[in-house]
Amino acid sequence: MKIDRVELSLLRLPYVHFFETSFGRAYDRTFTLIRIDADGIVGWGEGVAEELPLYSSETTETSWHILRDFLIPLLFERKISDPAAFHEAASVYRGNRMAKAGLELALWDLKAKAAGVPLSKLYGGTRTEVEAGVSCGIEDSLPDLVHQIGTYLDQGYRRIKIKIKPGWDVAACAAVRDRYPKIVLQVDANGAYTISDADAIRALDDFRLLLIEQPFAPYDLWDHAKLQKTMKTPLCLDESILSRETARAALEMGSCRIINIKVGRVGGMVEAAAIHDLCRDAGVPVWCGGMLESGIGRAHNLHIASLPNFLLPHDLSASRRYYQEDIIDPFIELSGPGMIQVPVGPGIGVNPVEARIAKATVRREEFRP
Ligand code: OSB
Ligand code: MG
Repeated sequence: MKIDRVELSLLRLPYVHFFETSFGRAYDRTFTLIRIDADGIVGWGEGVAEELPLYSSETTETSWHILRDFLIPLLFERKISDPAAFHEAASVYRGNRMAKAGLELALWDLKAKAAGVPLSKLYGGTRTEVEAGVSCGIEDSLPDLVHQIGTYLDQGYRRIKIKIKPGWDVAACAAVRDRYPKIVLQVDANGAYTISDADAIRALDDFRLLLIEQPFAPYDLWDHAKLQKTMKTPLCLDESILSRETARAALEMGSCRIINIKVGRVGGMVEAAAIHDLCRDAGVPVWCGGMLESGIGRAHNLHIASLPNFLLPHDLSASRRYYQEDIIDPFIELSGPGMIQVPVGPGIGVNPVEARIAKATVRREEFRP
C-alpha cells in the first residue's frame, strides 16, 4: 500500500468520574490519535502516553517528538506500510514503545481493512466476546468506593479491580469484601510499595483476590520474586513487562504468575503477540490491561483480547464508564452480563466520529511523503 498522509492529533477528553491511582487524581485524559490514509483506506491508532511521566517515562510530548522526527520519516523513507515491517525497522530506536505502538496499530487497522477482515481475524483471535472488568480508582472515602462499585455491579460488571496505595489497601479490601463477599476482586498498586513495606501486601493474602497487580517498582523483578514466594495470591505484573525479554525474565524468576498485556506499554502488537505466545507456552494466563483509552484504543484492545491465552477478565469497560462523548460510533457497550462483543467489521470495526474528534482536538499536524 502507498501511504498518502499521516495525521497526528492531540485530544483531551473529560472523564465521567475522576480517576485516582497511587500517582494522583485526574479529571481528563490527553492522548494521541494516529490516522494513516493509504489507497483510499483510513487506519486508526491510539497512543497511550499520558501528559505526565508517572505510569511510564513517555509523555504525549515525547511520543509526538518520536513520531514526528523518527517514526513517520522512517515509514516514508523506507516506503513501509506493513505493520510487522514497521516493527522491525523501528526496533533500531530504543524504548518509546507507546509512540511505536500507536503507529503500528494504525498500520494493523489499515492492513485488516485492506484485506476486508476484522483485526481479531488477522491476529488469530478465537473469541467473539471477551470478559469485561472495571478498574475503580481511589475515592474520597471507603463508603464512596463501596457505592461506586455497587453502581458498576448494577450495570452488569462481574469483575472489579480497585487501586491501592499505602494507607488505602487493607481497609479498602475489607470494606469491599464486607459488602460484596463473593465478587471477583483484584487490586493494583501501580508500584507504590517497596520490599520494606511488603507486609502491607502480604496482609492482602486473605481477601481471596484474583491477583495483586504491580506492588513494586517496574524494574524490581527480583523483589517481586521474593514476595511471590511468600504469598498464595498470584502477583501480576503490568509496568514491569516491557518486552518479550522482560516477560521471560519475570516468568523464569518467578516474579509473577499472571501477566497483564498492554499493547502500548510493550511497543505494539508484534511484541504483544510474542508475550502472549510465551505465556501460553509457559501455562501462564494473561489479560488485557487498559489505559482509559478512547473507543479507538479500546476497540484495538477488544481484538487483542480475543486471542486464546487471554484467560482472565480484562480492564475493558463500556464507553460510558469512561467518557460522556466517546469518539466512536456506536459506543462500546456490555453485550451481556460482564461481556463485551469483539467488533465484527473490517479493521477495528468501529467508526471514529470526525466531528467529536475535532471538538476534542487541541493540536493537529499532518505529514506527507
Ligand atoms: O495500571 O492498569 C493500570 C489506567 C491508566 C494507567 C494505568 C492503569 C490504568 C487502569 C485503567 O487501571 C484501566 C482501564 O482502562 O479501564
Ligand atoms: Mg496496572
